[in-house]
Amino acid sequence: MSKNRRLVTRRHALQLGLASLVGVGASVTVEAMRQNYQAQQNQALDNPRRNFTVVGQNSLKKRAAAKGLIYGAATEQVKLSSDIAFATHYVQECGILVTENQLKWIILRPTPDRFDFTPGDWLAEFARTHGMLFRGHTLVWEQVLPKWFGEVVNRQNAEKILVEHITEVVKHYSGKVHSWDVVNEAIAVSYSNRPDGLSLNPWMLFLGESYIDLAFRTAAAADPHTMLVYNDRWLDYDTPRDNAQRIAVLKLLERLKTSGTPLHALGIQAHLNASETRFNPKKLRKFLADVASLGLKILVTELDVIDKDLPKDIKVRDRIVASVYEDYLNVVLDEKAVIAVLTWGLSDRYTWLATYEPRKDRAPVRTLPLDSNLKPKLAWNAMARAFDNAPKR
Ligand code: 9MR
Repeated sequence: MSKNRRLVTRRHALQLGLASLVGVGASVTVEAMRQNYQAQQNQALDNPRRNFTVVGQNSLKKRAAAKGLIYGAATEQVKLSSDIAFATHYVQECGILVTENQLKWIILRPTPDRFDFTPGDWLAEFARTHGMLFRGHTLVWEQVLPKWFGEVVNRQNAEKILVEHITEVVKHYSGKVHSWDVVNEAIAVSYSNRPDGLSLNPWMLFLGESYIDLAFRTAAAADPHTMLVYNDRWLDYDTPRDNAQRIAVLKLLERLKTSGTPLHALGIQAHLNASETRFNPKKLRKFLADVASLGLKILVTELDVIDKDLPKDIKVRDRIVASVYEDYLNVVLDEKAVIAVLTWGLSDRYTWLATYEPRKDRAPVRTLPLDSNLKPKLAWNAMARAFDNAPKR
């Protein structure tokens, strides 16, 4: 029997208050206990007395702006160009356009010697036409590299290729970009075997940890006025993984600041999970304060809420997801160094979670502020309330 399916005796289960799981002569598994605990937590979150009312009709971008904050969402060209209803809501709600995929290497670099800026330019122009800021994601990431990358890049040419890529891309959009995710997900405590948690990606293998400094210095030289961000995940919860990730990220930020690297902000992805109950506001506040004390701004860059283990009932599910948004943002927005909240998509019509974290019952996921019919959900209310309650920057 595997470790996590260890049997729990009837008496033990009763002691733990799991009476409902214990039939005559039955035993329960650790997994069943976890689910029961989860159900209790969900019930607590799904408090019918919890009030998600919102005052007024203002959009998220207006509510955020009233507090000196920026609200926006990641998206793609195909969504904005082929879905007018979506585009209309997008423009109405978002103050900044975040490129979900179109500035990644796999799209920008069809061959080693060619840059294809067409989709990125389309998005930049869309943002400009609609009076929105524009945000670039991402210059350095170990994932979604083009096929040729592995055949072409080696220890000898890695530095040249990295510098060339960042220079060309950042110069191309110079003056148009509010902020760049210069390096994304360099730290991976759960699969790195290094004490500093750095992921053994190709840049790390070929150039060592100085690839991070190099990336920031190159970006700053190509556009001295844009905001340069280090972006990472797993920073939200009081779990062994997230606790270790926060320590490792903080150490990296300290190291970069000490050596004078032009780094301006931390991006906290915040792909939250409604089934993760280990949320510890005190620890999160401390982390945010530590980052701020380095003179850095903070952006919540990829916010959404995984709902795959929640009850199917839409009313219940939406309340729990909304609670997660509100509880998280209430803590994060108390920190004045936080300048932006960006969701990873705006409507459930288009979310990576539909394919990456689908529900077992195949019910469509309900993770973003608008539902798949573009109607605001309680998650929208939760965000609106969090902005309304936030202190002014
Ligand atoms: O949402 C993005 C999805 O459409 C892409 O297929 C995937 C791979 O490029 O990347 C997703 O976005 C990721 C982001 O770039 C970095 N942080 C995690 C995001 C979700 O996987």
